[in-house]
Parts: sequence; C-alpha cells; structure tokens
Amino acid sequence: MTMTMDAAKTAHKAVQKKIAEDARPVTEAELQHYYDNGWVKMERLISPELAAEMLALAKVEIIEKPADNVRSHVRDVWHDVYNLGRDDDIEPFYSLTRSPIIGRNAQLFMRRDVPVGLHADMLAVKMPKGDGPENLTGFHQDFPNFPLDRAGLLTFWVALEDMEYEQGVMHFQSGSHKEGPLGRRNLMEDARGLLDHVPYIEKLYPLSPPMSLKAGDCTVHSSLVIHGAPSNTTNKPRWSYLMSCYPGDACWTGAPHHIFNADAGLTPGQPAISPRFPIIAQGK
Ligand SMILES: O=C(O)CCC(=O)C(=O)O
Repeated sequence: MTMTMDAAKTAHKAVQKKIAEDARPVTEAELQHYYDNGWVKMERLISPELAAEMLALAKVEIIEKPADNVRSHVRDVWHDVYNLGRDDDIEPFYSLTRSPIIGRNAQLFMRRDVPVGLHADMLAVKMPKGDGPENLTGFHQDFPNFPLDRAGLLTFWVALEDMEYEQGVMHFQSGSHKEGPLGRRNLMEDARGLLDHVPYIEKLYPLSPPMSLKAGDCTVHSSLVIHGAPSNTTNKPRWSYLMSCYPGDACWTGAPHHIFNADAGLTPGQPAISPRFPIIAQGK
C-alpha cells in the first residue's frame, strides 16, 4: 500500500525528531582543526545505533539490488549509490541529509552564515579484496570538479560500521586547502593523482596519520584539501556514506556539469539555489 503524503510527512517528522536528538554539533576544537588542516575527524557524529540502521539499508542497496547505472554504479574504486536521502525519501537518510545540526555544522565549517545546500549524498563502498571494486582513491581536490565561483563546498564522510585504515579510510595532505585550486584530476586515475603534478605539496603538507573509525564517526573535508584513500586490502567492505554540501552564496559559473546546470533551474552568475538541492541551514 502506498503511503499518503500526510502519512509520509508524519513519518519523516518522527525520524527528524530522532535525528535531532542523535546527531551532534561540532566543537570549537574540531572547527579549529578543520580550519588549520582542511579536514577533521568527528567522533560519534551520529550514534552507532543510527549508523547500524543505515548500514542495514545500505546492505540491501549494495548487495541485493543490481547496479542500474542511473543512481548506482560499480566503478574501479567502489560501488556507489547516489541520493538515497536527497531524492529517494529513504529514512533515516532523508532526515539526516536535512538535519539542522548537520546544516549548522556545515555553515560553521564554511565560516560564513550563508544558506547551506545539500547537492548529493552517496554510499561509496569499497568491497573486500578480490570481491568487487576495492581500488584506492587517487589524490585529488573536489573543488576543481564543480562549476561554482567560490570556496566552501565540503563533505561529511560517515562510517556506518567500525573500520580500519586498511579498509580504505580516507587520508588528507593536511593544510593543502590553503594552496587554492590546483587542477582537475580524475580520482580513479592513479595512486598519486594530483600529487604528481604538484610534488611540492608533500614537502609542505604532511599526509594525515592512518585513521580507524567507529560506526557513527565521520571525517569532514574541504573541497580544497588534497585527499584520497588507500585500497581495501581486508576481507570486509568499507561501508561509508557521504553527504556533500555547498555554500548557498556560491554562483553557478555556467560551465557544463552533471549536478549544477540549467536543468536544475540555475542561471549563470546567480546563486546555485534550486528546488533540487535541499537547503539545510538558512543564511543569517
Ligand atoms: O571515499 C573515498 O574513497 C573518497 C571520497 C572522496 O574523494 C570525496 O568524498 O571527495
């Protein structure tokens, strides 16, 4: 039986209340770490229980449903499923992607009180060695892949299950966000990726130490920090869920793009606000 619109709204409200009590605000120390390094680890952004609920649904998406090449892809580096929360109304993804706590955290990371838009969410699962896409994510910046005129875009990368570095937890050239945009590289290109083009970076900005994460922990990274992830060399999948946000004062440059474009109702030179991208924090 299909849910009526009212029933769906009531169901979303209940989950929103649960998430309001579950997700936590960023601390001052975490903000400072992010400003200094371009990334930060936040322990227990969400509870292990909420992460477990999401993991159960992620397993259905990745293991039981075929990749359909529209929102789900088997690539070299992972098996992904796009926009479960943004577009598919699937709880608790729907309410987490719209959580005012996540929105305010993003605004504080962006360092200005502008509206925050959610342009994508995604499961990105590196499979166990020998059992699907497990390859490393080459070093890259995200910013050069977006046709937006200013910085601020960032990603929350949430562990849905405890994971060791060897499963493919992300790493960062700490502080490299201060260099600005360094060029567009394909993240599946090769191990060193962008680093081969800017070798001085490694001398100036150290690679973050190998991290392990507990279910519900996350890393947050700026679109300007150089980052990547090792391949999964273990026999367990890397169950990660990503939410990417952009600053609502950023204008679409008009360059062709699969997310920010005229189909989303955007106009070149105007703020990239569209009904397609939920606004998860209001400007002040
Ligand atoms: O999950 C990964 O391996 C990399 C993710 C990434 O590059 C990103 O979120 O920008």
